[in-house]
Amino acid sequence: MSRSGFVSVVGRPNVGKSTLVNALVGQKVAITSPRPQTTRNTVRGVLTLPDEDAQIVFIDTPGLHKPKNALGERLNHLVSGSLKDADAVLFVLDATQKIGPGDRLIAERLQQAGSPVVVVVNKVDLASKEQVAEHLLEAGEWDFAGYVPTSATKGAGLEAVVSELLALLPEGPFYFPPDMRTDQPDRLLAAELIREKYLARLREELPHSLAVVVDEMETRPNGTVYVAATIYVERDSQKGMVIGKGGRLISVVGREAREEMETVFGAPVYLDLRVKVEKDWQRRDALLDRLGF
Ligand SMILES: Nc1nc2c(ncn2[C@@H]2O[C@H](COP(=O)(O)OP(=O)(O)OP(=O)(O)O)[C@@H](O)[C@H]2O)c(=O)[nH]1
Ligand SMILES: [Mg+2]
Repeated sequence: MSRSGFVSVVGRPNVGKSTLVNALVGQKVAITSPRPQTTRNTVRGVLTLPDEDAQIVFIDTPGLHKPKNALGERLNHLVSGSLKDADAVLFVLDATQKIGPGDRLIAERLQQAGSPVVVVVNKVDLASKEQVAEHLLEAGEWDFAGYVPTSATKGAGLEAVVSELLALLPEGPFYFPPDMRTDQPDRLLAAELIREKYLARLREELPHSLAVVVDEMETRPNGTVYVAATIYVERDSQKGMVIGKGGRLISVVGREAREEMETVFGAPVYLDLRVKVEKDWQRRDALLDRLGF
């Protein structure tokens, strides 16, 4: 009998959850950025291990934080929901940051939830041996199923993570075809790639005010994938920032996003971007529905 299961990946914002899922799956399924609250929806990444006759479905989640608005509350709710269905949990800590009240709160919730937990101390490439040891010692008191130091960007510790998880997987059928890496629709991934390029280039609060929706995506007879997307901002003043002087920023971001889409989709892409103002979309429930949260 094969083994399979859902593994929820949780932790505070910016600890490297999405980077870790991409590295484990071996393909970019979730966008990443140096800014907290990059991930806004749960993204599934699938790792099939033919030699082990096993399949692990990772559920990348938004970082858990104190909610500031309706969007924040929805994100936290999303994470709690993903925990209910999890066969195991990867709890990610940042080795460069002291274990704080936020981490302890998550640990408590996980202890109550009852699924087996593997703690990952990530970003060890940036931390001293003492820092890593301190984390492992402190987190060890939670008495979870496993503890693994990793560097998601350098690919260190990934095999150890997988083998810890394999030991926890129940017997079960494969949920996805073995060659599938994500169940995320192409148009969602396309929207996320546009947002990622902006996250890398925008400063301060603006990134949180951005939402991207792909309005149209189709393969033309000549093989080109046509993508039309709208970038939503919250205020008139932000519109100019997103477009940039003389349209510079939107054209650079558009090119970067298009190039990565061409790699991901394996076809030439024509990308059409527009910008719209939706006042305070983060606080308005109806808009959150329409923007897909
Ligand atoms: N040096 C180093 N940087 C890392 C590592 N893992 C992630 N990062 C970086 O940390 C930042 C945050 O990574 P993400 O994967 O977006 O973090 P996240 O936990 O998914 O963040 P949210 O989605 O906002 O909750 C990015 O700039 C990553 O490149 C690591 O092992 N080493
Ligand atoms: Mg993320």
